[in-house]
Amino acid sequence: MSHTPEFIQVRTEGRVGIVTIHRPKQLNALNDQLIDELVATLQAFDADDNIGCTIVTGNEKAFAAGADIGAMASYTFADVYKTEYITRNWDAIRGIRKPIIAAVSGFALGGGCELAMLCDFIIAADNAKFGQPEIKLGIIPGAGGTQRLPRAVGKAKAMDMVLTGRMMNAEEAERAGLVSRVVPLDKLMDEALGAALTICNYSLPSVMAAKETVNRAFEGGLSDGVMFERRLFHALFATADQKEGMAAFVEKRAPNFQHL
Ligand code: DAK
Repeated sequence: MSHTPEFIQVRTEGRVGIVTIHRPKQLNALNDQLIDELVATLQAFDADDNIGCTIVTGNEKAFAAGADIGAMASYTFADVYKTEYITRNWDAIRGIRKPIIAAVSGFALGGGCELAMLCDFIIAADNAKFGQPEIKLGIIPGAGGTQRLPRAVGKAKAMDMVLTGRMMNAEEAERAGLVSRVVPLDKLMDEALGAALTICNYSLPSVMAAKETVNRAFEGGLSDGVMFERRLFHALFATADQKEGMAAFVEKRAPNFQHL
């Protein structure tokens, strides 16, 4: 990014990039500038050979309480349609090839829940609350919520949440498969960093292939997905890291991956 972002904070820890959404007074409500800053940072990390995985997080009270309702309130159809409001570069996040972990505490509502679901997996603090409350505002989820939520939690719970606007707590979210782990609030970043550092220590080509292949399962049909997996599985035998990983196992030592 050419200038200092206003609504996010960016740091690195080893090979992990960490993006913290930072609009605390508005419970991290999302606007176009914030999404622009987030996407530019994720793309910069994706292009950076020194980064292997990224964490997106918020603060204790909110990951993000949705799109900025005050800003949206007076928009017309023409305004949101012409500018691709909020979603104009949202899909760019799908194009990020290195893993992104959402570390969620507090509210992840509306666009905030959609952003968390756009990440590769969600680690939640025990105070996390997920919801798609757009129905209460006379709209529906607009950034993937009606599609990703049913894929994550099944139709019954997704319909319940989208139609009633109720929130799901961390325990229910883990039970339903929306989040991969729930930890005490004060352990959230340690847990997310631990997962990210583990991923960073693996061979980057295999990590990227794993992400791409699991996404095929999420987005496509079984036979295409199995074929895609087989092709990438075979392709990884062309990497130096496959030779190193298997040699290390045979020689009973830790592998030294070069990400090649
Ligand atoms: N936008 C703007 N400000 C927000 C906000 C939001 N989404 N959420 C909270 N705030 C602000 C509050 O107005 C309040 O500001 P002040 O009054 O202090 O100035 C401050 O944050 C603290 O909030 P509360 O006082 O309400 O805090 P509570 O703990 O009492 O309640 C709450 C927390 C999260 C339950 C409540 O704030 C709440 O219900 N917030 C709204 C949640 C919501 O409805 N989120 C969904 C927004 S709709 C699109 C794609 C996607 C979207 C839109 C378009 N396109 C493709 C076009 C996404 C839409 C949405 O996300």
